[in-house]
Amino acid sequence: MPPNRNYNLEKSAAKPVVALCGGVGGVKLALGLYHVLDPVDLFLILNTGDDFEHLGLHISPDIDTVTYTLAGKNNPITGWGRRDETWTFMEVLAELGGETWFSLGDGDLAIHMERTRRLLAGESLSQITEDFSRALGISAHLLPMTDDPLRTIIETPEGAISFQDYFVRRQSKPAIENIVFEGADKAVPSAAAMDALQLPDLRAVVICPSNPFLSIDPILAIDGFRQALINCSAPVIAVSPIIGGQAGKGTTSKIMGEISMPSTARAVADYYGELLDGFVFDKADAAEASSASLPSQVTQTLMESFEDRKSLARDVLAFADELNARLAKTYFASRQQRKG
Ligand code: FO1
Repeated sequence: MPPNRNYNLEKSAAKPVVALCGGVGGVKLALGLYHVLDPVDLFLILNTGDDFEHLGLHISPDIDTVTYTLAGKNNPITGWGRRDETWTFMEVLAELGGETWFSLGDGDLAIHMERTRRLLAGESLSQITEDFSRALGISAHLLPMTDDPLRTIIETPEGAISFQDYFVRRQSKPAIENIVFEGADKAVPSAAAMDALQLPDLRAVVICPSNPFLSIDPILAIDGFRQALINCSAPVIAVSPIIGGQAGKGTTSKIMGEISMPSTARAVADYYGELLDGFVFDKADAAEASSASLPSQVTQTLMESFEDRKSLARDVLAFADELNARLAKTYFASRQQRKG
């Protein structure tokens, strides 16, 4: 199948921003960026390691969480699924003795059914995601990390468990011994995602405060992304998913304990290592920032309200502009030195 290059990159304004994003945690910042930028300037590279086949349907939870959130159709209580959802399908499924551990709302079902139909007809996940986001009035670019199958598998003392089994059915309870990205060795980055990272005048690449191990690592596991981040012309900035040693309602700090990593923001910055040009710490972790080995920004990263989301997005962009100015200064200084 030819690569999906339908994105009209020329149409976007002068200063594009790329963000790497998982689901419920990361989308809060993605929403902030969507509202403080010209939305056509925002390119979101989305994790598909959580995707799975369930009840005959192809489900892409992180893509759908981002789609519903940017479209203003998300369930504000759960963070996933649609607002004002009805559950007749699940009620009838329960009566029939079907599998009910994964809740599919009546409206939500439509996106899974239509995606599955189009995938079976041979269309790419990139094209389908682009069409759905346009249909829901989203002007940002939603880019699945790959069109190839890649599945996150959790290795536990009870054996290997597929991601949704671990996360939803088992409520993230089993201890994690290892995380495997099945198919990563054969998967290639989606063409649109790679194009986005090579856009001229890129302003920033933001790693959203998603779970580094479950939501960002699947993206980085695909050959090409890591190098594209290192080579890209813009500063790469990660926002800490850890605030004062805790990771919201997520599993980040649980996993950090299980892999014997201190549950600190600084440890996340070290984990991303050479990929980063800057790291955003929460105010609660200001002491860690002062000893960080890379440029850092300290601000409120807790996003309770819509205003918090936009405010953090503005702070991250201001930090990126500052880093861009510093990079330019270093570049011109070294050029002047060379010229003597
Ligand atoms: N998460 C849950 O905790 N329980 C569910 O029943 C559930 C259903 C669900 C349906 C559609 C969808 O797009 C997402 C759904 N999620 C559910 C969220 C999701 O599986 C996880 O939050 C992500 O995979 C982690 O980012």
